[in-house]
Amino acid sequence: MRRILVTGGAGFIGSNFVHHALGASDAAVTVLDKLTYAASRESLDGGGDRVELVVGDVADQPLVEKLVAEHDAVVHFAAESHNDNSLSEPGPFIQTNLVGTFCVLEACRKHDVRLHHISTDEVYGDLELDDPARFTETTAYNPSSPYSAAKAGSDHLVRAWVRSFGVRATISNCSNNYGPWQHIEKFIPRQITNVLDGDRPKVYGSGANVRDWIHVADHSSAVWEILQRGRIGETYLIGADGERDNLDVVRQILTALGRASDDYDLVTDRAGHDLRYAIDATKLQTELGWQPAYRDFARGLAQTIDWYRAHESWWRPHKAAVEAGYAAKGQA
Ligand code: NAD
Ligand code: TDX
Repeated sequence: MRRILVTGGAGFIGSNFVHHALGASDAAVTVLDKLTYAASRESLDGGGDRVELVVGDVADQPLVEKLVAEHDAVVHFAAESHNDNSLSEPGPFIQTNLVGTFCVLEACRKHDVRLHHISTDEVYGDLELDDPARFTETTAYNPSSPYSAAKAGSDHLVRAWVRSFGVRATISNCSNNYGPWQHIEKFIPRQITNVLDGDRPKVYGSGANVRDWIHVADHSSAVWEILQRGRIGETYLIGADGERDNLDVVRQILTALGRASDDYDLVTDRAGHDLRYAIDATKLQTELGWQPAYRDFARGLAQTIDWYRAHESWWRPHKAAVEAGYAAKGQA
C-alpha cells in the first residue's frame, strides 16, 4: 500500500493513526477531513510532505470518488463521534456516519479499492455490571443512541457491500479511547481540564457506568495490523482489558493532580446512558497476534494529563464554550 486515504484524519484517533502509518511504512497519506469543530490541523503537524490534507466532506460523492481512485486503501474514521451531541442534534450523525459511509463504499466498489471501516463497541448496546459476558464479533447489534445507531447502520452497509458487490473491506469495533488530541467535550479530557482549571469534575448520574479504556496508540496499531493482514469481510473487536467505572477514572485524575478524590460533582445523567461496555479481543490477538503496548492505565492517564497541561493553548480557546453547552443541559 503506497497511498492511503484516511477520512477523518484530522480528528483524535484518525490523526494518531496517520502518524502511526507514517512510522510503520513509507506510504504517502492523504487526509480527507471536513475540519468540523472536532478536528485540528495541528494534530497532523510533523507529518512532513508525506501527508496531504484535503478539506472536504466524506458525503461529497464526486470528491470521494476522485480521491479513492488515486489510492490503494481507505481507512474510514470520519464521523460525528459524541453521544451527547447526537442527543441534541442527530441530523449530522445520519448525514456523515451513514451517507458518508455510503459514499466511501460506492467509491471503493467502483474503483476496487481496499477499505477498512472504523466502528465502535457501542453498536452492541450495553451490558449489566455483573454480566460475565463481554462483546465478541458475534454479539447481536443493539445500539442505544442516535450516534451508535448510525454507526451500527454504517457497519451494516459495509457488510452488505462486501457480500453483494465484493468490496474488499474489513471492520473494527473498538472500545473507549483516551490520549492526546481528544476533544475536551469527551469524558477524560473534560475532567482533566476542569481540574487543571481548579473546577470539579462532572460525573453523570451515579458514576457507576463502566467503559473499557484503551490508549489511542493501541487502537492505531491494531487498525494497522488489520489493514495489512486482516481477512477481507471479517470484523475484529479491539480492546485492551481496561474496564473501569467513571468514578474510578475521576478519582484517579483528581489524585494525580493533587486534589481530594471526592472533589467531584454528580450531574444530570445522559438520556439512555449505556451502563457498561466490555470487549473480548481474543480474535484479534490470536489471529493477528496483536497486543496492546499500554497495559497500565495509571501510566497512560498520567501521560495524558501531562499532555493536556502542556497543550493548554490548544484546548483553552474552546473550554468556555464547551462548558457553557454542558451548563445549558444541567451537566456543569
Ligand atoms: P473525532 O470527533 O475526534 O474526529 C472525527 C473527525 O472526522 C474530525 O476530524 C472531523 O472533522 C471529521 N469529520 C466529521 N464529519 C466529517 C465529514 N462529513 N466529512 C469529512 N470529515 C468529517 O472522533 P474520534 O474520537 O477520533 O473517532 C474517530 C472514529 O473512531 C469514528 O468513526 C468513531 O465512531 C470511532 N470510534 C471512536 C472511539 C472513541 O473512543 N473516541 C471508539 C471507537 C470508535
Ligand atoms: O462530562 C461527562 N461526564 C460523564 O460522566 C462526560 C462527557 C461523560 N461522562 C460519562 C458518559 C460515559 O459513561 O463518561 C463516559 C464516557 O463518556 P464519553 O467520553 O462521552 O464517551 P462514550 O459516550 O462512552 O463514547 C466514546 O466511546 C465510544 C466515544 O465518544 C465514541 O465516539 C466511541 O464510539
